[in-house]
Amino acid sequence: MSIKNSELILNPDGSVYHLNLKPEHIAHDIILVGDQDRVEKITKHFDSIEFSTQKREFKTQTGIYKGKRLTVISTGIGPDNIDIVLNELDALVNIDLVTKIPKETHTSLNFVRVGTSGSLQADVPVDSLVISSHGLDLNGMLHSYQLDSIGNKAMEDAFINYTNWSSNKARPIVVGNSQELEKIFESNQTYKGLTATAGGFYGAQGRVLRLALQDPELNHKMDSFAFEGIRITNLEMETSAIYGLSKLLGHQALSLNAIIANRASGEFSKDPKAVVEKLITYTLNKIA
Ligand code: R1P
Repeated sequence: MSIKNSELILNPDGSVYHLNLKPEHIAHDIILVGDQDRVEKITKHFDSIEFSTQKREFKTQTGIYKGKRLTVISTGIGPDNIDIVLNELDALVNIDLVTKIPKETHTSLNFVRVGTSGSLQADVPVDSLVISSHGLDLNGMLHSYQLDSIGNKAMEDAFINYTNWSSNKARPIVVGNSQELEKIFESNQTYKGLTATAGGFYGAQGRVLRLALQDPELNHKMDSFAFEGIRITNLEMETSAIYGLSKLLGHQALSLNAIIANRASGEFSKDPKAVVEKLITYTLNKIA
């Protein structure tokens, strides 16, 4: 059945509503970054760029890097934007945009996040690189969808009990990465663990400026939580949403983060640009 115009909104030129993209504009291998200024920090390494566009915080460039066609897209900040970006990218490959009917043959995309994040562990230092074995969803965006096929109930229940998680907040969801992509990107230069994904930067990540927190001990409970040897390494705002929607929509996803702050020691990187550049170079070498 055809999807209504109010549900799958297209621009007058036929591109998807927020991303301003048509199917021919994207590669099957897609790098997701938060900051729109990070897009060109990646594509400056490309041999050629065939397409560029930007609407709001969503900047896209597609080109060739060492013979491989890649797309780089900025998602802006937060899981709400990931809902837009992943649904619209999926629509580009899995829905016929003329008839607005889902295609019979499914196309799977590869998503690699090149992000920045704060470490929760004293021994995962600033300027290091972290691969997310799982996203630990603390923001609840994914609860709008039927989640029966994803999640890890045992780990979620252990986390809820350990932290005495407030029933006023959304139930945490644990979603695994793409093992296929992890094999390609993991090395002795990367740390690995659970990445907690918050729906805000201050209170939602335990930062106090002028407002008291619902649970001032939450970050400490998170840094001391472990389940079957897996710890929470870091905290940011996109990974669980990318992992959850990728699993639900049938895509492969891996999240890599440059650690620019250490919440355990209170340190901030002296040169955050350098560690982001290190992660970009690392990702491009592995992708090619
Ligand atoms: C907060 O400053 C932003 O930085 C981190 C967080 O996840 C959030 O998006 O990632 P990016 O640098 O990839 O945006």
